[in-house]
Amino acid sequence: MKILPPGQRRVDGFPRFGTRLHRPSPPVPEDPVIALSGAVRERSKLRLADLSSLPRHEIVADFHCVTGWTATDLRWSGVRFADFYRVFVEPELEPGTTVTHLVFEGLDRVTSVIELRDALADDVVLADQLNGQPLNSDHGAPVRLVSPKQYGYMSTKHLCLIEVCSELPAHRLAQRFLDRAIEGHSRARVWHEERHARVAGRLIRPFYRALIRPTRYLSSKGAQDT
Ligand SMILES: Nc1nc2c(c(=O)[nH]1)N[C@H]1C(S)=C(S)[C@@H](COP(=O)(O)O)O[C@H]1N2
Ligand SMILES: [Mo]
Repeated sequence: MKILPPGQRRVDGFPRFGTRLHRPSPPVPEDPVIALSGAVRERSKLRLADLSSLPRHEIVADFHCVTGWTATDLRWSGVRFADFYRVFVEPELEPGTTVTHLVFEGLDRVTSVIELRDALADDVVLADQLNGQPLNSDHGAPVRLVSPKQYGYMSTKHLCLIEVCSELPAHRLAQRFLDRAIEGHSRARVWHEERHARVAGRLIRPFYRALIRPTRYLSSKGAQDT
């Protein structure tokens, strides 16, 4: 039997999960784009259709939510994020910029902040297909980030904007008290159990686990495709 990372338990299937769940997922624009902002020469928009110039890449990976569920053996396909970054982001950087972090934002305005070294890992993909089917709206249509070595909150669904940062983007981190209480870890590596910014992963497990049932209930209310 497969050994899962510490504190994770297998779930059947792949639940729709996240933080804007009682609402349906955002509609997919007719000609979807990924906007680039931050330390770039000028703000620009990349059409998703332009990603087809990159080599296709497929990974099979488990998906680990910080609350403790793991969906196993998901087959994602799309393009490697590192390829995307070299071809579409690096040429747009302001000269002399050292990039440290990237902010990923979804059409539902949910964001994640990822260190560049984690985003460029070999298994990080911009996925537009899951298990051989076009990504549905529950799982992040039209395109999502998938970073399998990090907790799910890093894998932004409905990706529509990438902000390039040369320092920690403090303005993008959790501000409200409630959000700070469940503030994610800056690296969020599942095998290191980096669940939370300040509380040890092992200690916070039961608190997070208690969120699974209510979140899944809410999530089924906003679900469209499952
Ligand atoms: N845009 C967006 N991305 C998101 C979320 C979200 O609410 N909105 N939730 C995150 C969390 S906490 C998890 S566990 C996964 C869930 O992905 P799934 O709904 O495909 O299972 O998406 C992540 N990415
Ligand atoms: Mo999650």
